[in-house]
Amino acid sequence: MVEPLPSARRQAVPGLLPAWSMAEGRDALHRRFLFRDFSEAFAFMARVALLAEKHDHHPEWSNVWNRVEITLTTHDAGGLSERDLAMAAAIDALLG
Ligand code: HBI
Repeated sequence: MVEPLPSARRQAVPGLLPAWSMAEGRDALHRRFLFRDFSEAFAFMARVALLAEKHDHHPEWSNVWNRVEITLTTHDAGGLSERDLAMAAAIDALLG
């Protein structure tokens, strides 16, 4: 079992991860990424997949051509946990 995110950390999320928003109707982070084309989107997804394995934390995601949508939540916590914040920050770092 993973601990759910405490409320003080929850309030810090917009400042720490300004590019992410709360997923509609869920205790989850969401971000939409746009790339030049499918190759760039898929290359990004390959890098995120390796990160996910490294963190043992896996995104819910979808891809349509140059668009990737990622939702992060912790199934073992039934909502947001520190793992989602770490994963979101690591994904942001990939983009420089
Ligand atoms: N990914 N998003 C997410 N949430 C989890 O709870 C999770 C995961 N990847 C692997 C994982 N948990 C493992 O710790 C096991 O529960 C399979």
